[in-house]
Amino acid sequence: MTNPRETSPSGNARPESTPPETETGFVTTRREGRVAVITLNRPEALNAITIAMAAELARVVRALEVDDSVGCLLIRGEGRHFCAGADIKEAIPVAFPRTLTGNYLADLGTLGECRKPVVAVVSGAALGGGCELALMCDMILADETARFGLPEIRLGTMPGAGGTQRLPQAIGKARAMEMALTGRPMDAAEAQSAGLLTRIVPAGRLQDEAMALARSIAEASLPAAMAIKEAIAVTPDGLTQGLRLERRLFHALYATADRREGMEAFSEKRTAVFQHK
Ligand code: DAK
Repeated sequence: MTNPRETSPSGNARPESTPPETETGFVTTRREGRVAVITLNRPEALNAITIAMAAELARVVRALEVDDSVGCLLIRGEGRHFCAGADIKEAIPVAFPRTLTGNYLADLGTLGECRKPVVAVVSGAALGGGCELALMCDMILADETARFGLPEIRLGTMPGAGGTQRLPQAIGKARAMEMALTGRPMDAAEAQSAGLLTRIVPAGRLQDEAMALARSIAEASLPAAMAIKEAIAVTPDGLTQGLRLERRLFHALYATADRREGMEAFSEKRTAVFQHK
């Protein structure tokens, strides 16, 4: 699960071996019987997701989905945090036209399309795209340190990987609106009472309990498990349209000065000053 890495001139760590061009080494997998464990492995940046990492995650998920020896996926973050969202520093220079031509960050949605059961194991921050990744999963197990939030508004932007669609489904419109419009995160207890979590597990036991849960699912009949997931996860007709609209609105915000100011302010560790344009 370890990846020898070096630091590039841009400050992003890269694998020092010679993996395929597009492989970052920031998404690792390991197998335990029929359970596949996916680890977001960039703890120095709280597992923030770069464009290349999103592509790698998508590739991994697609490969596991068609692997008959895998019955359940488990996704976790290396270190103290699940994932602090998309990499804000990488996003600063991204221009609006490129968001459209490159369908910017669309790969992050692949986990939400996986037809096999997926369990999220959350410690620490699950913010922005990290919260959205957890929302794409079928179950979320969290420890007491977990916090879930959609802070994009503070960056002058908005959720783009399903947060505006799946969070209201999970916890209701009123609470989701407050979270997305203020950026205020929920702690584990609030997330549990809001119905976001399968359960809270003491930190020292989280990985083992998640593995036990994933193993019990993976050992069941795969066709039955996939059929059950499909039936329970059936969503109102609007989800596909909603996800598309959200993504395009998210891309459109890359044309605003406020989005750039918000992201620059984060990277410069100061408060953003928005001009509302
Ligand atoms: N991006 C880049 N670097 C990050 C980062 C992020 N999201 N989060 C943390 N880091 C870096 C910090 O800059 C810091 O780096 P150095 O200063 O050491 O170089 C290092 O990780 C440690 O972070 P902190 O020093 O900030 O640690 P703290 O414990 O003080 O604070 C925190 C933890 C989680 C509260 C804080 O790091 C934080 O607020 N992070 C940003 C959270 C956030 O705003 N996330 C939303 C990002 S926007 C889409 C798909 C996805 C998305 C959009 C569209 N499509 C499908 C279209 C997603 C968008 C987002 O997620």
